[in-house]
Amino acid sequence: MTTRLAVSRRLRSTPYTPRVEALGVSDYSIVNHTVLPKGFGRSVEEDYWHLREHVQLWDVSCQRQVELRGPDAATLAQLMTPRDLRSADVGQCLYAPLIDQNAGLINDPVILKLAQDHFWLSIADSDVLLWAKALALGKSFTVDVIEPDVSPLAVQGPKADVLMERVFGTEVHDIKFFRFKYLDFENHPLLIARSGYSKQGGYEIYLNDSSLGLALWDALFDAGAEFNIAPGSPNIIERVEGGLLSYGNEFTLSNNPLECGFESYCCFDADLNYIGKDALLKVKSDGPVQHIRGIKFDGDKCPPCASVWPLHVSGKTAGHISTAIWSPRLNCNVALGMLNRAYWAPGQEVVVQCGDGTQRLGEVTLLPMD
Ligand code: THG
Repeated sequence: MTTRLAVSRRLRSTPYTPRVEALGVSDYSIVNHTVLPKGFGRSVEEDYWHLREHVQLWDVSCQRQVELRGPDAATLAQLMTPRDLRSADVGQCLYAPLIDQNAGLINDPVILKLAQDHFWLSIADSDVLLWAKALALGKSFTVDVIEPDVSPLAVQGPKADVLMERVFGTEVHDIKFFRFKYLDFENHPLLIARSGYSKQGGYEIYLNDSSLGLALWDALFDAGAEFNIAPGSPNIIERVEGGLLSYGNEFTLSNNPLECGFESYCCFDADLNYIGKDALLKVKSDGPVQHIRGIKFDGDKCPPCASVWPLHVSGKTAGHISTAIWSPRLNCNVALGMLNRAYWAPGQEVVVQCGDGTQRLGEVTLLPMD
């Protein structure tokens, strides 16, 4: 039996959906109430090698933008994150944890500073729009909080540079990592950042006019023919090896940033104020009780990890795995998971209670794995 996803207004399509479907999308996920193409009939391993060698076009419109605009936009943005935004430049992207009053993670967006009074929070899978609107209302801030018509398209892989040059000109090379510039497409300025949910390099184009979606897709796809372009999506093998975390999978509202490796994105300066600071300070002084790590484990190719798999050491609970897959490059299963403090040292041996009922021998690793 093949299960099909019934797309409706509530499960939103994107400006690129007609092309994604014409190219034979076989699997969708849903993120931010929006379809995320996950497969095009090829294996995850084929997609992985292709991403590492060529260039892929990803419909990541589900990375919705929460726009904060107005006199209090900067104050609201700072209230939402422990990351110090005070020295951020216009034109900068900042990966930033968002937390609640208990230091629980609300989301982990890329924040784009468009102007002193204008920010986009490019969010992972949770309803940040409502949180931001409620904070603005409760604090009587003068700020507009909306979800604009913005649909990011990611161009990822080692040939992304040469492809982007063909479509946007040599100016793309001036864009530094986690910075953005506006470059013209059909006389329309598009925000283009050097970023993306892979470690293979590339760009994200924040299309801000849905009516240009098909023309943008076609321009990139046609110019990409000579670079062996393919439609793609965030690749599980690549992101596990690279240590790119996924909200809702590796961590949730019940985790704090210090458990997730976000220490470097948390500022504790006395003159910086944000929601959850006291709770986060307490975690810092007590020390986190668990931490996200990589895990490599043996045996045959593991099945998909649809719910967490327990980890044990000498019969005791040591943590759990949240995402796991076979790596054809490292020639073992690779995973992301949460390890209790006593067991999080790299090299620690663990027993993985795999979803297929087998027990596998594993080893804790630092991230990224390479
Ligand atoms: N791009 C954009 N928005 C996003 C994502 C994205 N929103 C949802 C989700 N992805 C958020 N999660 C991440 C996770 C990791 C990174 C970006 C977004 C990332 N990390 C770099 C790394 O780990 O190497 C470095 C970040 C830094 O040091 O500043 O890129 O992918 N638009």
